[in-house]
Amino acid sequence: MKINSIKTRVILNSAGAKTIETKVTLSDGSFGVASVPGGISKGKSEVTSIEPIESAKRVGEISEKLTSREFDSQKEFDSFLIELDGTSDKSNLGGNTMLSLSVAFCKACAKAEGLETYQYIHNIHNPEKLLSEAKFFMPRMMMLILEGGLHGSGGATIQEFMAIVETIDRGVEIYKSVKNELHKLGQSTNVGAEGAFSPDGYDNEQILSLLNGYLHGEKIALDIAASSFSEAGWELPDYDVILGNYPVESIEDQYGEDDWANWELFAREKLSNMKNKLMIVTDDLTTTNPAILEKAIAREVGNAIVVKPNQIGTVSETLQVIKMAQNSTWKVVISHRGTDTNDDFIADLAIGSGAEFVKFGAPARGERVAKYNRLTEIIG
Ligand code: 2PG
Ligand code: MG
Repeated sequence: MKINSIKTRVILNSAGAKTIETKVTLSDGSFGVASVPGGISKGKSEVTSIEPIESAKRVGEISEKLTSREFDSQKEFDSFLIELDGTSDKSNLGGNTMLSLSVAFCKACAKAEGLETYQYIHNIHNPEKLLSEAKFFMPRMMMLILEGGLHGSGGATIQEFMAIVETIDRGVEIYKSVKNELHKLGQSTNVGAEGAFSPDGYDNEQILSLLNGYLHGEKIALDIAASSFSEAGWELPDYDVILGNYPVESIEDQYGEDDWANWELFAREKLSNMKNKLMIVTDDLTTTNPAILEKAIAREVGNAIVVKPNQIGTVSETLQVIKMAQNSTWKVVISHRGTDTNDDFIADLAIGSGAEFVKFGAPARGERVAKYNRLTEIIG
């Protein structure tokens, strides 16, 4: 593939802050456009993002290097970016700059081959399996219904209260029921960063019982986002109480990112007690980083990983992490970010790579809905 032109511009994200959008056009005219999300509760080991305006400048500076040669694969393109950057935290070009280039290139190449992005991703991820024989499925959705912590405005300290649903319609039903209930109670139904409700004065347990009241056998997924607790001066929830009283299938970041010892203890205890039924999901702990995931698998601190392309900065490294998880029987949860854009690439990533779960926020706010709508566009 030969790149004809690259253009990066500054745009707004869902929080009214600035981010970047990059358009990569290949010599045959095929093009891809990608924009980059951002975290509110970020892991310390995420790659470094640089200021959007700097990002646009960097792209200008390296654009000749990118347009003056051929790239035979996504891997080759991403490796070239990594080499140009030359740092371990991608602070030179910026992880955000690199991701926008990498995803835009991926989308452009898919078009050049007459494929949908998820099909192109399948071909990179599972080259041994013919596309014509591939089976694509709808991931189970961890749909956000209520939010707290740094994402919310009410009293709950847990960041995300999600219902695990098989269909978008069912998630919407739960979301609307909770909304009606809050409305009846005279509570605000304004939404938080990711489109979910954040009722005033409700603590974690009150929110859990509100949500639980509207489930018909569905299970709950929680993102504790414990790394943000110490700075905020909050105490960690009592997990025995929560897991004992509510149908929690999945718990994410239940300890801080430096607290490996507690992660190990928790996993050892819960995975043997609950006969492997609990999903223990790493996010801030692993930050979509292959080296950290390797350590997490070896130390058996969980059995599932949140995958966020902007935590690592290229499509190839993101796929490498997904493959490592899949080879080790860890489950994969493809995730949006606290501040996001209307880019729906992660829906293609989830389906193309065969991820079991997605976490795209509430079925409200355009930047969240764009991803759900892309799932149904692909799967129907
Ligand atoms: C998370 C994400 C997405 P943030 O913690 O899983 O919900 O939040 O982007 O703020 O890290
Ligand atoms: Mg998280």
